[in-house]
This record gives sequence, structure tokens and C-alpha cells, in this order.
Amino acid sequence: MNRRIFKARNIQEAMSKVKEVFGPDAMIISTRKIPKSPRQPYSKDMIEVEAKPGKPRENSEARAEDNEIKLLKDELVSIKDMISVAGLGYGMHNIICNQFGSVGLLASLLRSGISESKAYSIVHKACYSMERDQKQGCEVTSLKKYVIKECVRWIEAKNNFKRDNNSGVPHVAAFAGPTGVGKTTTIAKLAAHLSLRKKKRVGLISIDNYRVGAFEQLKSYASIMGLYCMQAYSRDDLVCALDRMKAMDIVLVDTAGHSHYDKERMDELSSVINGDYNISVHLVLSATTDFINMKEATKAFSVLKPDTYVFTKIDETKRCGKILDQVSEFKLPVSLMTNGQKVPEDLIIPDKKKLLSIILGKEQEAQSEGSSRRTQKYCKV
Ligand SMILES: Nc1nc2c(ncn2[C@@H]2O[C@H](COP(=O)(O)OP(=O)(O)OP(=O)(O)O)[C@@H](O)[C@H]2O)c(=O)[nH]1
Ligand SMILES: [Mg+2]
Repeated sequence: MNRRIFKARNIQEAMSKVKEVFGPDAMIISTRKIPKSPRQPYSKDMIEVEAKPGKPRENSEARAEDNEIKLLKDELVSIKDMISVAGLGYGMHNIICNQFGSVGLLASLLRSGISESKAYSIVHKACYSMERDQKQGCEVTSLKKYVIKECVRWIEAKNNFKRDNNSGVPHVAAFAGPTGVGKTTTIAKLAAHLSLRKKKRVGLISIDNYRVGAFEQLKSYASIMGLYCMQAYSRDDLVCALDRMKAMDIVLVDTAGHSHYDKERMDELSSVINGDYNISVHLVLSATTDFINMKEATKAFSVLKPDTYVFTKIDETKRCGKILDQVSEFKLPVSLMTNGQKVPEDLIIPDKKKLLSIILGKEQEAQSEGSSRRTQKYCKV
């Protein structure tokens, strides 16, 4: 028998019954709450789960049934997904019984690294919008589309380095963030992109006077690309360096990484880059950092009034979903992402679609498909 109905008191119990009969690869077809009999109004709540084995059987009957089930593909939920969702709070029991179609979507948001509360709120709102449209007689698409729409609402991408500069003064962009997140490397990648591909006049300034060799690191990239590079020790030095670079289209300023708990260094940095020079600030965060630490770093670096986010090291995690938590908590557009150590290749200037596919993990899925594509990078600028 390919399909079977299981009755249980809760999802967890139903899942263990399904697993016992069909094994860990079982697929869940539907769930529902069993209505109470009027003769037994005080009986315990019971649920019903319809499941099938995970691997199709080789006979024609099973194949015919699988074709039928293929039509429901998006509605099928693996036992693993069901267990991961059933273990959460947030009224999951109701979602599983009343909005079964959303369980797979919820599990997939969780797998991409979006927090439980955010994933739940996205799916909940998507279900609500879909029901509202149905009630109003509007044509509705799949729930998946409503979920995507809900995710898109939170994200914004902005190519901050594209603007044509007719103002006569260079666009000055400073990159700040915790230690070792990839500020200098990102500047080198962006400088190469802007100067070699976009034919802009690019200047580099390092105000990192803490780490030994920091200036030399930036300078060596500058010499390879034939770019002008200066070091500044103070606000006055920076003003002087900017004055000498006033013929540039864009000046990229590298700052020293420091702990976001170091208030003194934060104030010092703020006094150098904030002020009347109209310097845009880009907060660089590593995608490998957990959401709590990202949040704390953002709070601390907010004294610099950042204009955009730069998310680095997305190649080092399969869970970029936390970026959605981050951008919805502290709303700023994403200007750049980086996906590797290679300069200048590993740089992405995302549009909204690209950003969403990275957040939802679609890029990584594509990357791990097939050996020829395995070495391919996400997208080059
Ligand atoms: N895997 C990976 N590594 C990266 C990426 N970007 C930078 N790195 C590596 O991260 C390390 C630190 O990079 P830096 O550019 O020196 O970082 P930083 O933020 O300037 O560091 P401090 O100035 O010391 O705060 C280097 O080994 C880089 O090659 C990336 O996108 N992916
Ligand atoms: Mg650096």
C-alpha cells in the first residue's frame, strides 16, 4: 500500500507512527483535525495525517499514483520538515492542521537560516493575504508567490556606487565594520570593478592606523591596479587627502576594524568620518556572524549613520536567511555582497531578485547541482 492514514493525538505522535511504517523518507500528503463527535464533546483532540513512502515503487500502479501526486508536488512535505516545524511554538499546530500547504514553505524558510519568528510571521501574513484575496474574489496564485512577495517587502538593494558624478566633487564612501569581516578586500574588489570595468577615476585612503600592515595591504592592491592611495591619521589628514583627490570620481575609505563594544574607538572613528564631507558609510558584516551579534554590531555602528549594508563571506555559509532578519530589523539597502577571497572576481552587486535568491538559498542550491556547476560562482559583476 502506497498511502496510508494515521490517527494520533498530536503531530509528533503522528510523525513517529509515519516513520515507523514508511521510514524516515516518508512524505506527508495532508493533515487535518478530526472533528469531535457530538456524543463525545470532551474527548481529546485528534489529528489525521495522510502519508506515503518517500521512494516510488517500481510497479505501474505506484507510478500512476506518483504521477497524480506529482501534481501536488508543492503541497508535499517531508517528514523531516514536518518534524522541524511541529517542534516550534507560534501556534504551529494550527498552521499544520489548517494551512497544511504552508508547512513545506515554512520549513524551507527555516532551512535558509531565517529565524523561527520571522519565518512564521512571513508565512502567516502570506496565508492571510491569500485568504483575503480569495474572499474578495481576486484571482489567487500559489501560496509560494505570496510568501515570496512577503519576503520581498523587507529587502532593498541599491547600487550606491553607480551614480554619475556631475557634482564636481568625488563621491566618498567609507567602509566600516567589525574586525576581519573583509572591509579591505571588498574595497579592493570594488576599486577594481569601478576603475577597470566602469572606467572611473578611483582613489583609496586608509584611515586604519591600528593594525600593523593595514595601509600596506591596501597600498599593494592600489599599486597592482595603478590607483592613487593615501594614509590619513586624523580628520585633518583625511580632509587633506580628500583635497588631493578632488579630481577623482570616487574615493573609497578603508577604516580599522574594531570590536563594536569598543565605544572609544567607535567615537574616534565617528569624529573622523562623520561631518561636513558628505561621506557615505557602508556597514560591512560577515554573513557567517549569527543574527544576535550582527544586531549588536549594527546597533553600535549606527553612530556612523550607515547608508547601506555590505554582506561578505556568503560563500562560507548556507544560511544567508539571517540577512532577511537583519535588514528587516535595521532597514537599510544592501549595496554589495562578496562570495570568496579572490580579488576582483568575488564581488556581487545585487539587484532585489539576486538578493532574494541568495537569502532564500537558491544560489547555493544551484551551485551544488551538477559537477560542472559546482565550481561556478554565483554572479560576477
Ligand atoms: N571566504 C571569504 N573570505 C573573505 C571574503 N572577503 C574577505 N575574505 C577574507 O577575510 C579575511 C579578512 O579580510 P580583510 O579584508 O583583511 O578584512 P578587514 O575587515 O579589512 O579586516 P581588519 O581591517 O583587520 O578589520 C581575508 O583572509 C580575506 O581574504 C569573502 O567574501 N569570502
Ligand atoms: Mg582591513
